Amino acid sequence: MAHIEACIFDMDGVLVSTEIYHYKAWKRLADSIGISIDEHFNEQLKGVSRAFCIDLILAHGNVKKTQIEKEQLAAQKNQWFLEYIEHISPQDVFPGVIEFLTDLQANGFKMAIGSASKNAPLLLEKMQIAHYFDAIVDGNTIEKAKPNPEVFLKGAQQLGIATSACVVFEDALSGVQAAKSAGMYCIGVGSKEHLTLADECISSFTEMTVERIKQIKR
Ligand code: B16
Ligand code: MG
Repeated sequence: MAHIEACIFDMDGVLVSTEIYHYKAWKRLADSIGISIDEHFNEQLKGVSRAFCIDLILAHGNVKKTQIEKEQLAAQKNQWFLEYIEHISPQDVFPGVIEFLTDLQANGFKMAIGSASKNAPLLLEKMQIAHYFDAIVDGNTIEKAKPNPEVFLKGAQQLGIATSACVVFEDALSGVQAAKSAGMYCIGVGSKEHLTLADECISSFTEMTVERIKQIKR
């Protein structure tokens, strides 16, 4: 029976509440081209790449755009997103996260980031938490977006840990699917009704302990 040796963290919506700013920027972009989206639709946008989000929004509004127009839309969304996250600081890291990362490090667990975001390095720097992670896999280094398991497989590979000895923390359905396809144990950050494929769920890292990780048997 194997024990957990590493934790891989999604970033947006897991370590920091940036999902609200992704949604705000996507809604503003969709409105600007006459497409209406709501929070329910936004669930599909969580965890997936910027380019795929554009495709999903255009398909939702039954609107066709050329590749160049799509790239312009993606750039506009990112410009608005960057404005919204300008103020992000260490105070925005979710409650319990720093304590949990510190305890994991003290107990010899390896840690990685597995995020779809191209803005992950910038955000990790703003939150001043990059130093906790032994590997950072993000939208700049992956080819296939979640639910493809590439982001988590690369994380385990860079840590040098077997996939069966990794736990993934995820807030998006696509991310939970990616973790399970990678053969990893997945702790959903959110409700079990929504993250149905997760092995277990937490609503906040204030409930999470290293002891709980040590008790997971694979
Ligand atoms: P960017 P995660 C994802 O980050 C977000 O959940 C998703 O809403 C966003 O579209 C995606 O990153 C791409 O982000 O436009 O910054 O490259 O949850 O995988 O950390
Ligand atoms: Mg997320």
